[in-house]
Amino acid sequence: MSRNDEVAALLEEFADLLEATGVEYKPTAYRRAAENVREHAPPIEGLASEGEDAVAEIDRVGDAIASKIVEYIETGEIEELEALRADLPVDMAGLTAVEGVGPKTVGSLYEALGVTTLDELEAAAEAGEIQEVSGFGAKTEQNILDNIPFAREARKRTRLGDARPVADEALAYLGDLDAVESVEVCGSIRRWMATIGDIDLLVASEAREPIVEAFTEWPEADETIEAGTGKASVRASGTRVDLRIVDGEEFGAALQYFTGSRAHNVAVRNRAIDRNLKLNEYGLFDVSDVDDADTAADDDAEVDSRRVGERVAGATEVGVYEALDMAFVPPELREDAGEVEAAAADELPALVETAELRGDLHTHTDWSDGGFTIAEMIDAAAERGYDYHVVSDHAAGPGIFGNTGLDEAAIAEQSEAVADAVSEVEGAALAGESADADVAVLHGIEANIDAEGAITTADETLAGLDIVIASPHSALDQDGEAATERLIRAVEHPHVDVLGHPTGRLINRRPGITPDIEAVVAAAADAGTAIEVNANPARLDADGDAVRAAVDAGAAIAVNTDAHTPRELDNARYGVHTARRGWAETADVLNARSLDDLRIFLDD
Ligand code: DGT
Ligand code: CA
Ligand code: CA
Ligand code: ZN
Repeated sequence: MSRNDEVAALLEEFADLLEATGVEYKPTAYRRAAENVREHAPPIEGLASEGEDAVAEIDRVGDAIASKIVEYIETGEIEELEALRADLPVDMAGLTAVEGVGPKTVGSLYEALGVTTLDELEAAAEAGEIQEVSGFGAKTEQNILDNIPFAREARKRTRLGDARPVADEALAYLGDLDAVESVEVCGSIRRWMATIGDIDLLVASEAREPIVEAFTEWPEADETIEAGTGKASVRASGTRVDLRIVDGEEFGAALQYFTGSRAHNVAVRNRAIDRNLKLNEYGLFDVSDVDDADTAADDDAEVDSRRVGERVAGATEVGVYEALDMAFVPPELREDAGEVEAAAADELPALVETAELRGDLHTHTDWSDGGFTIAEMIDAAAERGYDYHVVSDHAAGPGIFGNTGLDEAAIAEQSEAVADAVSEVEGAALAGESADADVAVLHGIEANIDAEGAITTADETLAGLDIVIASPHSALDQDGEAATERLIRAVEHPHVDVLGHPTGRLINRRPGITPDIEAVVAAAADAGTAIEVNANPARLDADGDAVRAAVDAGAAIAVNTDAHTPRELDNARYGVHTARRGWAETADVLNARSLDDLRIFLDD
């Protein structure tokens, strides 16, 4: 974690605690500041050493917040934050994991009932104490009670977007050690599952102890869970990180084994058995000449029985698959869902890659709930080398908070602002002040699909836009049948180009709607509407299974970040890997197409 991220997290905690104590406006200021500190490229500790004024140069960081940041960098704590923590000793993350429970609720329930943990919250709700608190009722209490099991279950697994950066830091740290020959992630994180139980790492090296030692001394490790020979586990950012160290000649076999999934491994191992081969984490062995006596005679039979026979492969994963007469199976496909047969027939899909995306079709600005201007977001897209960029703020409508969303007049006004921003960015590029502005900007909207499937922005406004994304933001607890009808009606709407985050799920927070996905994607394919894979790691919606259904039905896929800040454009990789879990090829992905082809799709 960079110090910018660290400071941003502190400011966010500050905001939550302020909100919990009933302070108004200030929490929003702290959150905006946190967002900008996180986005700010120069290291915060450098600015802090120059003093408060330098820190206050960061957008939306005022003098008061700047002085707290300097205090933190200089002393390691912020006195006021420590006082807030002492006044409100609650498990904020645990409690706010319950849908419908925000910092304010946490503050009220602590004040009234002394609730500090999820267990205490549940006990208070079961005892009927919450409905007695002013501002709460029986319905709220029941809601809390209903949502606790989901929150508790959810907290056992880490979201991919939280775990992957930790894994990347571990990879970089281990990769820098002299004794390390190769290092890779394996397990569910290598398969890019939406949530992961733990992070698995594999190192090839002759030197076991020094690597275990260095791993337990990794600065990001908060605690050592266990340290053995050739194996160790630590906890970092709340997630368990397992490390295994193997010899170079066994690295590929171990990587294959520990990447899983278990079901994929069973299918691959059976293929080995059919060929008189034996596959395990030590290698692929030809056992056609081996009889039981060979193993029994060995002194160290327990380990070596696993290495019996002639080694056929094992140093590389590609070598293992090759020796089994099959193509290398990309980790995202290893779920025993037809990939073993496809690899054997050399019919694996040519999966889309992150570098092939040419633009983002769903982003926000400070016109709705984004934190940055239209020009800043265009600039960020240009910096990434994108060919096109879509500005798609929230339309006003059901599920969109207060006046965050744009009505028809504001959309018309924004069309002009987009044109102005394009000239502004072009001017800056000509003056050499910003990235190449060779990015086509399209003006769109994220419209709302109401509970019945109607789009709540006027048709003539939609007709004037380059692209319309329609998303469900309300009635996310309706039954599956109603959800199916709702989404089918939305994808069939003549002006809708993309179905945004189809279920509205928030990973580890709320399940979202449960439509009949096959029926929805079939309707989308017929109507020429793309299915979004929302790459925000809190969403990853559509998920891999839904993408696969969409690809099979012939619907286009749009991998969008839904970015509210420039840095969130980097979330694209989570969407791409989710699309890959759904077997999406480059040709299936709308925003991997050229601008001309994109326009043809949108005009149809
Ligand atoms: P997770 O961590 O729950 O998200 O899921 P994975 O898939 O990362 O599972 P994990 O961490 O328990 O083990 C990593 C991989 O190692 C797993 O996908 C397959 C392999 N593996 C581990 N233990 C066994 C086992 O007892 N049998 C088999 N066949 N494979 C195993
Ligand atoms: Ca794992
Ligand atoms: Ca593990
Ligand atoms: Zn949305």
